[in-house]
Amino acid sequence: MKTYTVAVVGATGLVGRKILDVLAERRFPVKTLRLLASARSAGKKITFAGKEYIVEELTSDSFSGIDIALFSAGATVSKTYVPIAANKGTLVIDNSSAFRMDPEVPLVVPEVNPEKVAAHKGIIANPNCSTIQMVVALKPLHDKWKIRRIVVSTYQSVTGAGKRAVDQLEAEIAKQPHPERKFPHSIAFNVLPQIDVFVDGGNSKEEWKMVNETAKIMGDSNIKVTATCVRVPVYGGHSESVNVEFEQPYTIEEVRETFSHAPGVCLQDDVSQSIYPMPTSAHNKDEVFVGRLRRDETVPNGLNLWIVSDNLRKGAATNAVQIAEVWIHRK
Ligand code: 3JN
Repeated sequence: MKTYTVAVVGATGLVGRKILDVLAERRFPVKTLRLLASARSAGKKITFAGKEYIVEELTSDSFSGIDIALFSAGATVSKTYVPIAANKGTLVIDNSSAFRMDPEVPLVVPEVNPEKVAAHKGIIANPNCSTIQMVVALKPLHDKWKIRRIVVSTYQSVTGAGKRAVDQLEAEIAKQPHPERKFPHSIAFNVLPQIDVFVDGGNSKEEWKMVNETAKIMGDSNIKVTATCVRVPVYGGHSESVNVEFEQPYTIEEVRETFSHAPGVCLQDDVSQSIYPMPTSAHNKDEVFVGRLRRDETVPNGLNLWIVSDNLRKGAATNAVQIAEVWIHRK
């Protein structure tokens, strides 16, 4: 089997470390591994598949001889270094928002639009975590009944905002001082209707990402999406309350049947036994969990559902590694 020289950029972050776990678990064909990060993290030691590696500082010269680079160091780092890597012939899978809406860059969720991998010109973008779990669940429904409109509210884990966010929550719960606050308010015992910064018209950037990325991945700009993104003091995964309006009539039994063989989806829906998806049970899993299926009787073809997935795995690391696997299998 052919093996590859793989770089993980942002290797010391929450997503970077999860990418290493996923590469090892899935026995990704790694010939040589390079761990790249900021000067601040250079010199740190990280174990991968039983071997210790030293983190190197990311520079313009880092990419010679690298076949695949998985970037997860934020949009600013990606804007500078992704084009440098791609110009050296490295396939870049970028987990930031830097290139997601670039028409030259495929935005890929392997269960939804794997064929787009073939169109890459050196860069493939990994969508936002909240978008990924929603489109994995909704694409098989869209294929059957055509979605007209989506109303989504998210309940997002603090892990999505990085280590400083997790540290803030833990310090607040323990009533300890925490000089490096990530959020503008307390997150312990609180709910913040703000993810990322606010942009046009009062929407947050996270809400804007969900709207635009969904249309691009589903390949249908007629689907209307409106989102409210909310941070909750939770680990383990992002949850989403989703209301969908279809063009065609459907039955709940048909939706259940569709989910029973939808790739990447796991149906957890038996309210008589209080069975439904939760972040505590989705944690460390790769599936997108779906439940609370019920008809929205206020419109002709309305459906309500609840979608949960581990945002660091399917929402980031696993999806990125799956993209690399699709690329390998198509070569
Ligand atoms: O907050 C979350 O739960 C997800 C955060 C994603 C995020 C955070 C900072 C910058 C992104 C992203 O993936 O869209 C970015 C970014 O790349 O712009």
